Amino acid sequence: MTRVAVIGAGPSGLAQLRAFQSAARKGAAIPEIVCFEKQSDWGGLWNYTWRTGLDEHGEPVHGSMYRYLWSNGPKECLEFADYSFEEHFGKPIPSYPPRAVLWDYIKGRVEKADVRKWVRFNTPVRMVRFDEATKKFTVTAHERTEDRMYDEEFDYVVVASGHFSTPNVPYFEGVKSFNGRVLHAHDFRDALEFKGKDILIVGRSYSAEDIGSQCWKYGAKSVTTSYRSKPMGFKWPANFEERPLLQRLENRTAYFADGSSKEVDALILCTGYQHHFPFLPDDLRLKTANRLWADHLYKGVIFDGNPQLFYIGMQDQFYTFNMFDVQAWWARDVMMGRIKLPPEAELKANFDKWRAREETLEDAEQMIWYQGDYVKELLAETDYPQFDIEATNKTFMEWEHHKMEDIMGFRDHGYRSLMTGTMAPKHHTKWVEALDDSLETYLRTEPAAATKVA
Ligand code: FAD
Ligand code: NA7
Repeated sequence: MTRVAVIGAGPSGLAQLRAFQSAARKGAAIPEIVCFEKQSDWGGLWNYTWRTGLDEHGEPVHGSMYRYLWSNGPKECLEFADYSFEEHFGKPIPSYPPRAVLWDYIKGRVEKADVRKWVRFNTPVRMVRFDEATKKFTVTAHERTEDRMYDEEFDYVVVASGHFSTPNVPYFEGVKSFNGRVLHAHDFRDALEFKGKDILIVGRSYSAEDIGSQCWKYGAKSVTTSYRSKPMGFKWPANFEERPLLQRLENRTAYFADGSSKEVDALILCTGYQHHFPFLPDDLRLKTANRLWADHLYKGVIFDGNPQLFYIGMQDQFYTFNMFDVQAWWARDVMMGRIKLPPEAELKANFDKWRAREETLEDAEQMIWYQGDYVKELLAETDYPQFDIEATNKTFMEWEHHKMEDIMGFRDHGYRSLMTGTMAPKHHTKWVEALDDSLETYLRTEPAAATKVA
């Protein structure tokens, strides 16, 4: 029997499990699926951990998510086309759910699909090798509960291990003797740690924007962000400012490229992540920067060095859950022989076309249309439920517009579901005032009585 190994049970890996299960439910004979997950539960980054550094088994902690994280884009743009928020929660909910709510939603679909039996938890994959003669992969896995390593053979491997977990940590002069706390976004857990403090953030992307906003919301005395290329350009509150790149630190003073300086208590490096696959040998390992058109992936999914090896969710992301779904459905159809891969020259021409267009993209709007068009291309080739990509793009545009209008208030807006047509209700509490991010409080229709987090 054909065997498929899926590495990781985050949104991308779970998309792959659901893709196969959905084919089976429609009567198709599917391969045997084994999903290896190093954590003790599924949901990937959405499965919050308080741990930093190493986990209980001495493995690098995967989680980069933090307390009080609310979706940074509208939920309408990531909604599964085969499992709506309304189906899961039994009612319409507001547009920017906190982490626990999204985790619950992710889990609901795969619990309904009954695929937990395919997942081997507490089992990091240590190595994958490909035998050219037999055309089989050998996967070496480490079951941590019993501390047992074993090998198994597979016909296909799907890498869905995420790429926002291994930090990119640049060096800044003087950091060794800086007298405050230094951490990367990967290890950030609780904004309350920075209450009353002057914090410095390096970076200008999503982590910088959101960790800065959170620290501000939870009472940081001031937030200074420092950019390498260009400022984020939002209308920040009075004690929140953007400065050019950090040059050096001396005791507690940070010096910037424009000659200015500032005393700070903590340095949070929001400097991105590396695509890191220590379990893959040279001939199978994806090497790419975080970009919309990743290197080495035909159709954004198949590894150019081996057509039996797939990568899901490796792009930089505007689209998330439903893009992973479309990729997983497409990969499934290749593995099941429903999609016949064109000759390599054609795949390469397709790659070059997307890469050339990627290189012309100038702003977020163009990037959203680009990723939307990519999702559309794959969607047309599978039986994933069709959904309106143009309308999704337009919702992203509204989101961008709302952010430019009010960076601390954009999460108070609601959007129409592209899957059910229902308009999201307003949340009972403004985001800046909503300190309690629990699922119970979020799902209440009434404002909570004064909530305390500290
Ligand atoms: P992950 O969620 O990272 O899951 C990968 C899984 O693979 C993990 O469970 C991990 O334990 C497992 N794994 C890794 N290595 C191995 C191994 N060797 N063996 C076995 N298992 C392994 N997206 C949004 O849509 N909205 C948001 O608001 C949002 N906020 C974010 C905030 C932060 C701080 C970060 C870092 C990302 C955010 N994202 C957000 C993007 C996020 O990438 C996706 O939502 C999604 O989690 C990606 O899913 P994934 O399955 O590809 O990766
Ligand atoms: P991103 O989106 O990859 O952004 C990384 C940021 O780090 C970006 O602003 C980079 O600057 C900056 N960076 C990287 N290296 C340096 C150095 N050496 N000096 C200064 N600045 C640097 O990562 P994020 O963590 O923000 O977001 C990842 C995911 O988490 C995302 O999907 C969100 O949903 C949450 P640049 O812009 O290139 O000038």
